[in-house]
Amino acid sequence: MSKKTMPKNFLWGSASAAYQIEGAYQEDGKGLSNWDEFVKIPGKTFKESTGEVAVDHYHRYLEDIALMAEMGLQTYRFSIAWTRIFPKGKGEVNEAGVKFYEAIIDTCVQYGIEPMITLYHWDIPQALVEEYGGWENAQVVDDFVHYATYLIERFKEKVTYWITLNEQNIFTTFGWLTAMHPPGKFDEEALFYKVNHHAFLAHAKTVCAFKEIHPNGKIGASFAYSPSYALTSKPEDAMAKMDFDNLKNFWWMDVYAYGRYPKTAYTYLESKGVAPKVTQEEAILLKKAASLVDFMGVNYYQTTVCEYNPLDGATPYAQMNTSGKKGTNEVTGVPGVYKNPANPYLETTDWDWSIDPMGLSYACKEITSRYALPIVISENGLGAFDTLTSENEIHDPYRIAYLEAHINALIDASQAGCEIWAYCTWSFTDLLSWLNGYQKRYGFVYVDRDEAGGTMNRYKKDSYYWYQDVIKSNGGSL
Ligand code: BGP
Repeated sequence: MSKKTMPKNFLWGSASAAYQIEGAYQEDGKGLSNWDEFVKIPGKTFKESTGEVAVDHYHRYLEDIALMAEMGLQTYRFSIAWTRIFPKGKGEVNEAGVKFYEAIIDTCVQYGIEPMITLYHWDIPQALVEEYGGWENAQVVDDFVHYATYLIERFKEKVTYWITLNEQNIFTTFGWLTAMHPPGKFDEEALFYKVNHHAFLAHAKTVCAFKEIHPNGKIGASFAYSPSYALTSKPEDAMAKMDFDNLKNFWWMDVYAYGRYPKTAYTYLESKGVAPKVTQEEAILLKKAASLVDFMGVNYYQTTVCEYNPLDGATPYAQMNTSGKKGTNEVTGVPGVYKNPANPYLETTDWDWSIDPMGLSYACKEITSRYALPIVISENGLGAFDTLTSENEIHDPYRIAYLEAHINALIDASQAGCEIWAYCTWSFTDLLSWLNGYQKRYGFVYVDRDEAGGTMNRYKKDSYYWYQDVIKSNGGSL
């Protein structure tokens, strides 16, 4: 038993997202989202899996939250489906949708679980996409702020922690560069930066409004942060790492924390004719929001390696492993700038994600030194194949080992001076993995369903009991 624990007010949690757990995609007045439409396109998801039923959390949230309470979970991060609140994105409120989330919040609060709301986890109302192109049009900013402020007003008495956008870097990359997420556009670089600019403005306006409505609340964005290492000490590789960081990490985190784009990355994108236009008014807004933001949300799964990439080298559009067959990921990169080969020192998951606990500590230290912001780890976890035994047990020592190593790294970061408020594992129950179907499991609670469906029965995995001890001892059991 280690003597090292997390600080007293630290929150041990788990996270989910509406589309990945709720199902009930057309119930109680919900409108359709971009994802409801996208999954219908053949070949876009693993075995054509969809979230139409997902793990039926919409009808089983009481059972799921009771399981969280029994485990001792201290915070539950979940997202709100915009389409349940405003089915067409704006206009009349759908009270049934609001009531659903109110019930989740109230149930959490009754059990002493701190609710943490994500306002946007990738599911924009399809009506807004059809009306004006969704994130591609600046009109989205005010519609998002309207949606967000409605919820902040409505739940400010009950909810302290709020996340504006989940992984803006991922949904825009997959949506406008690699065509793997909606709207399925390929290599639209200028549009990609424009869309991101709109998302930054939506985030910033929401943060400013939040501080007026809910001054005691805490707000930030959740960034998918993959810290980078240079492959060698060759200056070309070190430079590739620096350029990668400016283009792929600081491009987002600097805007959230400083309210401006990193200059060398901006200059490079300007020279390619794809940099976003920033008006003076927008620059002031971004700066103001950055001064008000309370924490940096971090979704941490893996680190990246950077190596110089020749002009005829790897592109961003290489094959990604969505099948769980190891070794099917291809190297990506930006010709003339960097490429991201595998790390020869690290093991990988079956989906070729590197396993790097120290990288989590690295991420926290980088954020602490660069931004001096508190940190919420809003996701971290292992996607793996699990087996349900004939006794309805799930032995998942690999998940325990992964989480144990990462939590130890988190404790190290905390002791090194990082102010870490919460740690949310991905995920509490098994759920739909956007592109990898139901076979890639992350939960402490097994859900009996696969691509074809199932009973939806819930079974506790070994890791469930293990995390229960971690929480009880505030990390001391490790
Ligand atoms: C993050 C997302 C989550 C979740 C997780 C695991 O990028 O915020 O929604 O899906 O990754 O990813 P995957 O499902 O691809 O394994």
